[in-house]
Amino acid sequence: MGAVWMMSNESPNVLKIVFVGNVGSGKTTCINAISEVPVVGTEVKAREAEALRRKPSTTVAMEYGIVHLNGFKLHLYGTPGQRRFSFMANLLCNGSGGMVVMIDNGHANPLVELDYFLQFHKDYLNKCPAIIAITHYDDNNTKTLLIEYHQYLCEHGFSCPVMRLDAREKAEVLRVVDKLVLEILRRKAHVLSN
Ligand SMILES: Nc1nc2c(ncn2[C@@H]2O[C@H](COP(=O)(O)OP(=O)(O)O)[C@@H](O)[C@H]2O)c(=O)[nH]1
Ligand SMILES: [Mg+2]
Repeated sequence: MGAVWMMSNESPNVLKIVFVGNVGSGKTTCINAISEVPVVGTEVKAREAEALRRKPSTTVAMEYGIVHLNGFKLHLYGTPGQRRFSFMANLLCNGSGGMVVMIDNGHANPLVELDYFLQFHKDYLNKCPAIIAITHYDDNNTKTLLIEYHQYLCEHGFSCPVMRLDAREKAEVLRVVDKLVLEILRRKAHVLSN
């Protein structure tokens, strides 16, 4: 089954939002920054070399949190960044209204990372709204500019907005999630009016 706008067994004011992206891009940090309930998490010692290079522990299954925004109760799901757990991201996308694709701009080749997530979630991204959130933009080794991500998306047939995000800043995370929720509602209104 493809993604749907609302979680089918709950009230219409409930949305599921999923966070995907590479190891260390800040998915876990994001959910912890905005969740109104203690985040349920599955962080363990990392095994993949790329993950270990970035940080000692990593998400292996999921994170879960809740936030209320714009009259909506949002269920927030964080996915593992390590490739061998990619199947979890697929499972967690099921029934979600929108996606935040997070890319660590300090990665050696962030556009390759972006491409991996675009291709992996291509079917989802064809149907549902997403925001590309670029983190670690403040780091000294930052080389890739926002406009380069934007150009890459356009050249590969994707039209998602690109935003800079510091996952540690609650207000910035809320701004990204708010934009995503408004896009979900805009598309839903469009579907209903046709
Ligand atoms: N400098 C900087 N650090 C960040 C930013 N976003 C997240 N972090 C840090 O990056 C580290 C990895 O974040 P984490 O949430 O574990 O990444 P995940 O693998 O995507 O879940 C944490 O220490 C965060 O505090 C950012 O925009 N700038
Ligand atoms: Mg994590």
